[in-house]
Amino acid sequence: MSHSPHRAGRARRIGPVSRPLAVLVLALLSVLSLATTASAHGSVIDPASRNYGCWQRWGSDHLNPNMAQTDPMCAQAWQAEPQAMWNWNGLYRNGSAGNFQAVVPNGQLCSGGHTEGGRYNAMDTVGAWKTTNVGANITIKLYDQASHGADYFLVYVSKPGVDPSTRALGWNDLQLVTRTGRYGQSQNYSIPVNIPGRSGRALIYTIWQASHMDQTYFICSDVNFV
Ligand SMILES: [Cu+2]
Repeated sequence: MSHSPHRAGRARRIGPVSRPLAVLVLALLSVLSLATTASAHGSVIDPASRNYGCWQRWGSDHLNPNMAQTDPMCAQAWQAEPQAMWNWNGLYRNGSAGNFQAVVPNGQLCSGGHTEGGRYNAMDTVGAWKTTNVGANITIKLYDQASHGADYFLVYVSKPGVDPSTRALGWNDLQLVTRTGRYGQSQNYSIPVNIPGRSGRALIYTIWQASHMDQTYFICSDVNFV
């Protein structure tokens, strides 16, 4: 008889024990689904960002020994961290609160201030990154796999006389070309910019403030004005 209350006592404990377990499982599942969602982001695909360009040109052939000769900046990037190319759409920072110059130091513009544990640091390497030929009227194309939308885009260009292939750039080397309004959720955004009177190599720096949260993308595109 004395076993019955004991068993009942144990039985009553199943509820309180299993409920936290269920909560834990649900929490893990939601973390997993968040992680899946968070892996889909975006980048500027034209004029190609540094890491998108290296993925586009070499993603199917990244062990090709010719890369060191024909595309040395991509070669050093692949050697430093292949994940920067496989995750070409993940160069972002969360929680910048709009203070981009505070969180992205001079010389680290192209890695978003060594974001993501340094995964993209090789994007800051100074050298002759492959360029995209552009004219004065450029349509910047950004692919947003996750359809985050945009609160705004900021587009900068390196000032005349600044050569991004010979030194790491700082904020003072950039001039703001445009600040856009909002863009609704889509996978493809076009940002028209006009940059007249330029020739030769330059860097276009695009900042994408996504709309789903305070998530900001810092994107270097090497161009050649023709
Ligand atoms: Cu994202």
